[in-house]
Amino acid sequence: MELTASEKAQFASQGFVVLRGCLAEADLAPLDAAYEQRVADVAERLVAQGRIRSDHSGLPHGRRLAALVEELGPQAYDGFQIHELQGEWPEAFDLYQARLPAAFEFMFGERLGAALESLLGTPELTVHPSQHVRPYLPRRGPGLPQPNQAAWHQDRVVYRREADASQIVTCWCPLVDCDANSGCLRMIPGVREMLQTVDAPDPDSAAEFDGQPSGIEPAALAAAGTPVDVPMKRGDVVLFSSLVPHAGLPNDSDRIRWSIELRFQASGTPTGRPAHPEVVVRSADPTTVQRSYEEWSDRWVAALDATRELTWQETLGEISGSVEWAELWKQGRSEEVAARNRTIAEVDSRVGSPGTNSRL
Ligand SMILES: O=C(O)CCC(=O)C(=O)O
Repeated sequence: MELTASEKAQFASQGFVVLRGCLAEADLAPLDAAYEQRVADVAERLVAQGRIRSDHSGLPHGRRLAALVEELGPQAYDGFQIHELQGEWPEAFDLYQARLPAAFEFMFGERLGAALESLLGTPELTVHPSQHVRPYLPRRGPGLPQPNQAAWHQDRVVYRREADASQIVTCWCPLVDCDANSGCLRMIPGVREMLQTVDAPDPDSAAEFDGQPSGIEPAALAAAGTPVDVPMKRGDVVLFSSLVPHAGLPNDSDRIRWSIELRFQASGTPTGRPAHPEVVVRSADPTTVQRSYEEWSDRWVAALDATRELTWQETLGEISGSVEWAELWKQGRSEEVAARNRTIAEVDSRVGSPGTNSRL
């Protein structure tokens, strides 16, 4: 689906655009089926391990994982994480950990590819290694933690500086309808610089967002603008710039908010995540498209093996992501911050501008 001139203009001015009904059931149903099976596998394993008594097989996909985790107890529930090295089942859910063939196929979807091609102005597209499937379990009650919640951040914060000149567009797709009550995204539109970050893992120095530490310094966030909620339906896609501050709202519904997110960029531009594999998904020359599921999966296995003993910071590089940005501010290196901001803002402002060809 090609973007219209007004959708491109919206992306350029707001930093994000929602493409209503961009995806078809044919794009989404295989993901549901694959993750349904994955939840069934996890249930079977937990029952076999004697950790839970019921496999909750009578429940719909929208509730089953929550019931499994609930049976493990409140601590497991509140601490549920999809990310590596955390949580109960490190391999179970996140896109690059689970590596389900359906998720790999999703990266090559024609509707998504056409949308990104028209936004980025090039048919040479790569999917960035930052890629996630996020089940937001319904939280146990107001004021309690939202398992797996993404607090305020700009995606740019987790790319190393070598990617400052890369246009990296996030593409977030809910697999279920979601609104402000059920965990839609909240965004601050139109921001064109990196806000002052704090080290997100340090709860003492971070702003609170629904009880979770946020990676953005509170005053910087408050000054950035007025947040808007972005309710979406299954099939909608939101494309956003790596400079748009955003967060996931808590899920106070009784259904799991499943979502998948990818990031696209022009092939050959640095990802800023060199330890993890990107994948070429679209090209004018089809022989360059990395279409082999086995190769993709093997590259992830090798990358994860190579970094298994390392911390997140060590994996990303000697100084990484939010730590790198936080260090610059902490050390008062405002000139360096400003220079990086100018580069990124200049690059990002070209994305989506009607009539520009942003091929790098
Ligand atoms: O799924 C969410 O709630 C957060 C998503 C997010 O932070 C992202 O796509 O960058």
